[in-house]
Amino acid sequence: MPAIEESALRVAHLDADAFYVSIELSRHPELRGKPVVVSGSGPRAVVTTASYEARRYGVGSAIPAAQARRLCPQAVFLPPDFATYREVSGRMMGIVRSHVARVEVVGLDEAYLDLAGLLSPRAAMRRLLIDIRRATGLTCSVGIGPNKLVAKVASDAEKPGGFVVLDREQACARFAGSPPGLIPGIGPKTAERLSALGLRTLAAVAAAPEQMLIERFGPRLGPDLRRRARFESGAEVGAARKVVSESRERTFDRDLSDERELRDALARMAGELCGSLNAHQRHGRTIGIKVRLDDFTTVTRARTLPEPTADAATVTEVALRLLADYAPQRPVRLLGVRVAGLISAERSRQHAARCPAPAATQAGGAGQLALPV
Ligand code: TTP
Ligand code: MG
Repeated sequence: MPAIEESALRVAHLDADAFYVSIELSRHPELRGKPVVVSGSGPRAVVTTASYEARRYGVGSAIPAAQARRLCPQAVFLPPDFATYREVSGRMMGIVRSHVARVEVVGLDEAYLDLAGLLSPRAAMRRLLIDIRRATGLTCSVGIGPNKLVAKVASDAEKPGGFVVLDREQACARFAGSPPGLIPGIGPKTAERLSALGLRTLAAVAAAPEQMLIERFGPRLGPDLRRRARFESGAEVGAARKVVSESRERTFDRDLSDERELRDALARMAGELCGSLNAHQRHGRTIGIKVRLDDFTTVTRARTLPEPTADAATVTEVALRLLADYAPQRPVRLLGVRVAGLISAERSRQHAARCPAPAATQAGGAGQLALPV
């Protein structure tokens, strides 16, 4: 493989290995090397993380905990401790920021790092990994490349403990035979539509005639799919794209049909969510709900207000109205509420001072958006 110019290595993607489990192993070192699963305990609990030892038995994130117990009865099951996970995440990202000026945090255990200008990006990343490990006990996988797309896919390629450096052409060659869904931004539905057209690998999508993709997927998505399949990405590492939304959701132990029970549950979650937003001094304009029915149909509804808010009464009222408008026609399995478009409370006050809300502004101004709840 020809050496890649260091200056071509502009972006790194960092992702902690088995994040929740690794944190648990730091405080239960006697469990190292064993199959360990972090999951809730209700009848409908799902696995949040499985150690790599448990993954060998087919236990992975999002499968029901009951199924995980069947697949791997000898696994140790631990309840999640989100407060600690958030605290460790904060420490990990603090270390990242002390090494690299521009960081885009995209999840509790995941971030893009802008490496442009570093003399020796590989060495800088190795040093960062050592620091993270020393301070938190976490190991991470890293992908380094010319853009975010290559970096992200590369960081996933050799987990755990991966350190994969690729230029764009190498990424195209290495993942040529992989399914299109490997690429962030190509979801299962799009992958299915591509497959129906006979486009089952990234190489096939990359080589597909642009006109055909435009006809099938439209003038925006069509060319975008082809660009992504070629690992072309112009997206910059966002300087301060931190938390853009916060949500609470709950899978009920039994499906709920009673409107009153649903409204109570939603109001409780909205109150909790606003408590957290207020504690973090964050306000948002877009309020959304998520409803999953007993047949797993999942819908989201959202409404954008004229002013950012973290007011529990306002958020609850909008969420309840969205629920009433949707009026679920089947028993409800899961319910969630989200406030998005978050900005600091201070900026929110500046916004209010600049453009006072007209008395009769309609709350549903932006109509209903599909939100990635
Ligand atoms: P991931 O980075 O996707 O998973 P991971 O860190 O457990 O494992 P790896 O990166 O080595 O593949 O997610 C980070 C954390 O987010 C994970 O530890 C638990 C949580 N999570 C869920 O709660 N539910 C999920 O479905 C997924 C995928 C993750
Ligand atoms: Mg991870």
